[in-house]
Amino acid sequence: MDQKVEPVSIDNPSVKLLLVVAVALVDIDNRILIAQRPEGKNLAGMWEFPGGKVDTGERPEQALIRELEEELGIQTWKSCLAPLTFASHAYEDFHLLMPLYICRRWEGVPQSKEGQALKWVRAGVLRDYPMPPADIPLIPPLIDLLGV
Ligand code: 9L3
Ligand code: MG
Repeated sequence: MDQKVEPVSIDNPSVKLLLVVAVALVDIDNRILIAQRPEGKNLAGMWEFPGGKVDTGERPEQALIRELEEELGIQTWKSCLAPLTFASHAYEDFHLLMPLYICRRWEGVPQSKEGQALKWVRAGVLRDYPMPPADIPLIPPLIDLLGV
């Protein structure tokens, strides 16, 4: 017999899930763009893969396209975003889920739009930069993909 399967909501009263999207922008030399969180934001001074929170009603890829425009002034498209892995990190009062996309095609030149320092680095040196705890487990899959 046909049974209709309803999607299950991930709202869970015991654990608040925060959905954040992040991206490894990869240039022609296989370098990755990292951004230093500016003063005044939480985790200020830490180097991260660019991205941010998915707003209510947004799809993850839409949110990332918006964040790239807002933070770096570049344009990209859903077809240029390939999911690689994701971060899953428990903070005291919420749980962060953060898909990491690879993007090799965009329009414009990434610029600091929010006062953040920017750096292009090889995957093999990412460990030299202090990163938020959620970002650190994303380094090995990037090294596997791009080499050191
Ligand atoms: N965060 C961690 N690593 C990242 C990004 C983009 C974000 N690569 C964390 C920092 C904040 C939260 O996710 O606690 C929301 O990010 P934002 O909207 O402040 O950039
Ligand atoms: Mg952000």
